[in-house]
Amino acid sequence: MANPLYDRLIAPHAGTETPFLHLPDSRTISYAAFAGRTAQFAHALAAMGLNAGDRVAIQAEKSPDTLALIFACARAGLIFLPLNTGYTPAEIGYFVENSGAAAFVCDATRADQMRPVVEGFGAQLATLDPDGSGSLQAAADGHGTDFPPVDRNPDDVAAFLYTSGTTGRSKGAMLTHENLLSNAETLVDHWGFTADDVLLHALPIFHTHGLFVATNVMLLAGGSMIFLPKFDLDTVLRDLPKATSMMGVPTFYTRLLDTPAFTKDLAGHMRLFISGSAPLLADTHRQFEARTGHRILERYGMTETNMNTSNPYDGDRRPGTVGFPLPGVDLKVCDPETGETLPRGEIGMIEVRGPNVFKGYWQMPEKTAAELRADGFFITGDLGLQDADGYVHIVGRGKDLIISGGYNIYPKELELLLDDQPGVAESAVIGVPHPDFGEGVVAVLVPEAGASPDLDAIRAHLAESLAAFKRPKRIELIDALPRNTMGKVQKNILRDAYADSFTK
Ligand code: MLC
Ligand code: AMP
Repeated sequence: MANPLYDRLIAPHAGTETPFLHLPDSRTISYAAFAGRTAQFAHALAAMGLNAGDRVAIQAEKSPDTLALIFACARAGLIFLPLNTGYTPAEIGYFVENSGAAAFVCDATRADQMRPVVEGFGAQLATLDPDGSGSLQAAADGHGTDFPPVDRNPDDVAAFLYTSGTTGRSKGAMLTHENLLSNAETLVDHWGFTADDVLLHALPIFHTHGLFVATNVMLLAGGSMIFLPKFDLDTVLRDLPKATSMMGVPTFYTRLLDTPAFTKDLAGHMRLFISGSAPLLADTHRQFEARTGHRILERYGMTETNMNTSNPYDGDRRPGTVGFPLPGVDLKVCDPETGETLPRGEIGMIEVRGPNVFKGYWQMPEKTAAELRADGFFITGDLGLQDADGYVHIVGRGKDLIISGGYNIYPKELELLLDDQPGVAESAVIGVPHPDFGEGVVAVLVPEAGASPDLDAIRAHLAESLAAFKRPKRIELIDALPRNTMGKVQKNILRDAYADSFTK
């Protein structure tokens, strides 16, 4: 009998009182207590009538119980779908319907607005709250702290992570036990994580970075995490002296550099700072080194593939590059049109293959076939090159995607909503430089002839439909969108025109 994620991440420390999570209120949760909680939740999920392979959608605030629930799903052979806590009922409805989730778990404060949506798609609703008062927690409290893990093969799906596409429809990327475990094993080894490490964890746990990179790595290494609800600068500065390592998106690092309170003294003892999910400016890398003496280790990954490349732990961490392909990962740079491998040094489409690469998109065989080649190479949508020394550089994106503070925003999703607004003939959504988020969203609207669109009403409509991080930070009106001779909107011209939107 085997359950790869349980066997490797939970079982080895299940009997130990070693600390796993350090919480802001000074409480510590041991490995044994965490493992016991995953058993209690696994019982509670089984009591709801859920069976192996069923999907459980989770939109709950970051807390030790939310993390335990995620691992309870793995233990019980269920597939978990972690969802951004900012998603609106309209967004959640899509994920629940598309995944066919049998259960939806959210905070009690959201239960009333979510219930009609999710129950309409046949999912049971249960609540989970940071203070322990949720219905699922009450059910779990009554159960024992042992639960026989449900048998799973390495190739069985453990998680769906939804990622949008250029058509604006989100796709459920199916990640198997093997995908997640193999990547965590590689990263522990590559980055030198051990049981002595204390990771400052300020990322959300509904994405690859905070969940699979940070948490799985620490579980495998047997280290502990300072588990913060979010990135709050003062708390991070307070807790940094107790940490050995931190993982963050570039915004974490620019925010730290923006405060004089972030000094060499505060960071000097640290073993490792890692950045990813969005490009880290070479300038940020250099400023960070000048301030702290540390060279941030930048790596590159994505939802469908986990981590693909990393700068070396021992060796030259080069600013503006994402390092070398990780052990076990094949990476090639191809002609985007023909798929032919290009000579070293030329810019093309990055493709990757390895045990880290997902199984496909849930119930979307044609989208899977379009991005995942029969020989196992995944077409990332990222444009880059591998230099003479083997370092990979990401130079752009072949996909219409904005990355803001590490969150992905797909322009098409916004454009479809904006085009439908009264008085709007058409729209284009772009990302332009933003001092805090890296890229900020600007919506450019073309009014219908003689119309003056009501921008407040449009903002109100977007607020109902979209999570706050996706909403445009600026809306601009323009007479006509620039188009090329084929009729395609030239977003590069718009990006140039609005380049200073947030920087001046
Ligand atoms: C918050 N807001 C954002 C935003 N985060 N807007 C754009 N982009 C973001 N990332 C909105 C808020 O809703 C709010 O809007 C306003 O901006 C101000 O919020 P804030 O208080 O300044 O934001 P904060 O809570 O501090 O969050 C910023 C952040 C957070 C950078 C700390 O976004 C974050 O933790 N990002 C990490 C994302 C992540 O984990 N990505 C990994 C993906 S995995 P309003 O309207 O309410 O005022 C992946 C694979 C890989 O990519 O390789 O790792
Ligand atoms: P996601 O689908 O949320 O996992 O986002 C993945 C995308 O983030 C990748 O396809 C890249 O475009 C981008 N990304 C991740 N890490 C880096 C990095 N270090 N540098 C540049 N882009 C990155």
